Amino acid sequence: MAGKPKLHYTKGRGRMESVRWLLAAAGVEFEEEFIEKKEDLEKLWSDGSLLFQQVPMVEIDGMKMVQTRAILSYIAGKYNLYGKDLKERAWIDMYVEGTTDLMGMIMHLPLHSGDTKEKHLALIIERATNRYFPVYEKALKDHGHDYLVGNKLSWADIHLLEAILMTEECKPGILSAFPLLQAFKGRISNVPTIKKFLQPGSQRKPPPDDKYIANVRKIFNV
Ligand code: GSN
Repeated sequence: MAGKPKLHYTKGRGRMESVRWLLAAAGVEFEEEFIEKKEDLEKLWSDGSLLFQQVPMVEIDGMKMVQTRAILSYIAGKYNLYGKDLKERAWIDMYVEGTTDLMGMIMHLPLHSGDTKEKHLALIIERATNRYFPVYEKALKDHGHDYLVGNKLSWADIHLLEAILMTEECKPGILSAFPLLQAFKGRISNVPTIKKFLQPGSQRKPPPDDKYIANVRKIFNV
């Protein structure tokens, strides 16, 4: 039997957090090897483990997978979270790309400072409220099921819940105008595997603090 997937990344959210979410939601146990300093990354470079000299990297099924989107699609497909046909897959991809764009904005927030940070935060709140959340609210209303696509949990639901929780960390109460998203949040948070991941002590990572960001800047030269 294949061993547990092994995740190589820093000990923080970044681009790996969605991989942790997806594996946890699928009920898959995984191991983590943390990159704590530049030399840890250089070791992965020098032993040829990183196709494009970048992480996230996930050892899974005999592959050393890189490129976050490829890793996530593989896991979603393998664990039946990627729709029942090409059209469902297309909808999942569209919803996931929307939440990826929103999460990307949030991920970059700690790299800003002062006035620019305030402006970036205001843009996140504006985009979440006027561009992204209305789409998911309407999707749930029109679709009439508990999930975004089909009548079954998919990668799109897991990714949206992650995005909702990240956005609420930026602005508590941001869901107040979105009743169906509030109910969705409660429902998906109660899926047993996800409920477990949301509890303290899981492999979910906290929001980045200044110390973490300073170390990430050193490791990746950003
Ligand atoms: O989505 C992906 O996995 C790739 N398209 C980008 C991965 C990436 O930018 N990785 C960074 C660190 S994590 N940042 O968000 C990285 O490995 N940078 C080191 C380098 O030399 O580029």
